Formats: sequence, C-alpha cells, structure tokens
Amino acid sequence: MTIIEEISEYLQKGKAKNVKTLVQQAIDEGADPKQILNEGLLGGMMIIGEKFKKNEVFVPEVLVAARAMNAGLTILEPKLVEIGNQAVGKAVIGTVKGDLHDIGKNLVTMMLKGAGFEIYDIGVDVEADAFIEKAEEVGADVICMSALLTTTMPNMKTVIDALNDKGVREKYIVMVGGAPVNENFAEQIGADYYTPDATTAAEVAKKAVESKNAMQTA
Ligand code: B1M
Repeated sequence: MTIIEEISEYLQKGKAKNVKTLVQQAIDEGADPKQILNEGLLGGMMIIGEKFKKNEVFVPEVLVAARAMNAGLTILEPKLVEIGNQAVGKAVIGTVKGDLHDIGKNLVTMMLKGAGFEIYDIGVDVEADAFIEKAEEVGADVICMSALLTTTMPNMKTVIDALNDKGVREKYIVMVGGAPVNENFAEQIGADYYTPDATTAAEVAKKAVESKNAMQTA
C-alpha cells in the first residue's frame, strides 16, 4: 500500500493522529501536496461519503473521519500555501445560514490560500448580513458561499439580494459551490461563478480578480 492509500485508509477509520503523522511523512518524502490532498484526504472522505449515503456508516463515523481529514489538512495547509502565488486579493468565505457542513468550505479556503488569497473565513451557519459586513470591513474582492443542503441553497440568494439592497453587489465577485449547487442555480440567483470543486474555485477566483483589476486599471 502506498503512503497516499494509507492516509485514505486511516482517514476512513477516523484515526486523526495517524493521518497527521502520515501526511507529515508524505511531505517529508517529497510527495506532491496536491496528490496528498486529492487522493489521500479527499479520496478517503469521498469513500466515507458514499458509505454514508448507502447507510454503511453513520454520523459518528463520518464525524471522526471529518476530524481526521481536518487534522491532515492542518499539516498540509502550509505546503499548499507555499506552492501558491503572491497575494492576489481578499476573499470572505462561509457556509450559509442553517448549514453546518464545513469540510468543503475549508478545502476551498485552503486552495484559495494556496492561490495566494488573503482569506477571511467566517465559519458556518452564517447570516447574510455577516457576509456583507465582513466583506465591507476588509475590502474583499470575492465573497464565497458554500451550501451542502438543498434546504440551505436558497440562503445564497438571500445574501445576493441583500448585496443588491445595500447597493454594493457590483463591488464583489460572488462565487457559490457545494454538492447540491450547480451552474444553473448559480445563474438563477445571480451569482458570478459556480465551480464544482475547491481547486477550480481557486483558479476561477484568481482569474476573476485579475481580470477585474485589469479592467479597473485600463
Ligand atoms: Co450531512 N448531509 N447532514 N453531515 N453530509 C450530506 C450533505 C447529504 C448529501 C448526505 C446524504 O443524505 N446522502 C445530506 C444532504 C441531502 C440534501 O440536502 N439533499 C446531508 C444531510 C441530510 C445532513 C443532516 C440534515 C443530517 C441529519 O442531521 N439528519 C445534517 C445537517 C446539519 C446542518 O448542516 N444543519 C448533516 C450533518 C452532517 C455531519 C455534521 C454529520 C457532517 C458534517 C461535518 C462537517 O462538515 N464538519 C456531514 C457530512 C460529512 C456529510 C457528507 C457525508 C459529506 C460532506 C462532505 O464533507 N463532503 C454528505 C454526503 C456526501 O456529500 N456524499 C452529507 C466532502 C467535501 C469535500 O465535499 O462539501 O461537497 P463538499 O465540497 C466539495 C465541492 O462541493 C466544492 O469543493 C469541495 C471539493 O473540492 N465546494 C465548493 C464546496 N463549497 C464550495 C464553494 C465554492 C466552490 C466549490 O465556491 C465558493
């Protein structure tokens, strides 16, 4: 078994300590941080997600796996940031009101940091006004919203409506994502971008900020 496969296995068993140790070992051995992320940590979490769907594992197992994943992420994060570029902008990120899922949001956060963004993570179950207050306070370029429940997806629209009501919608690039979200929904609610995964989110955010800056200086 490769070290990446071992990371995935231990993550699925919820062994946070082993995951941490193995992620560090993989880094020390020169493994590609993106491979550790995508195949080790994300790969393991996806398997747990499938098993959860089929009722082969239950909430406690999912929670310990999520904890193991976050433990691995804390070790991996500086490496991903290191291989990224210079600060390209500021992003506010949160999971919308009513939604407590944060693994995907944390991944997007990490990839944005890796792409060189200064990140303001405002957590989970975030009220519409809190997104706007933070964005205004820090002078953000991007507002990123995550939702994992079909019942909380509409709260993304609440944030966009509030941005419009306050007359500040045009100041921000609004990005949405999360398992139930899609391109069509993003368009319907007036978001600027939907991306299916954390890596694409970081790439798109970076390009969007660069082209916005280029337009402003032109
Ligand atoms: Co929840 N849960 N959960 N859960 N949970 C799902 C989402 C579900 C699909 C499971 C299922 O039934 N098959 C289902 C939703 C069904 C629906 O709405 N259609 C569900 C449910 C129902 C619930 C509860 C209601 C269960 C209950 O209590 N009865 C409850 C809700 C609590 C709440 O939020 N109010 C609940 C609770 C939980 C736990 C607490 C046990 C735990 C969360 C732990 C945590 O986040 N700290 C949990 C988990 C872990 C899951 C599953 C198994 C995994 C989610 C996950 O982390 N995936 C999930 C089933 C599944 O997805 N297969 C499930 C890994 C993560 C990396 O993926 O977040 O999609 P994801 O992020 C991806 C992309 O979507 C994207 O990037 C990431 C990958 O690169 N992305 C973005 C995410 N945000 C983005 C933002 C962007 C761009 C991309 O731009 C800004």
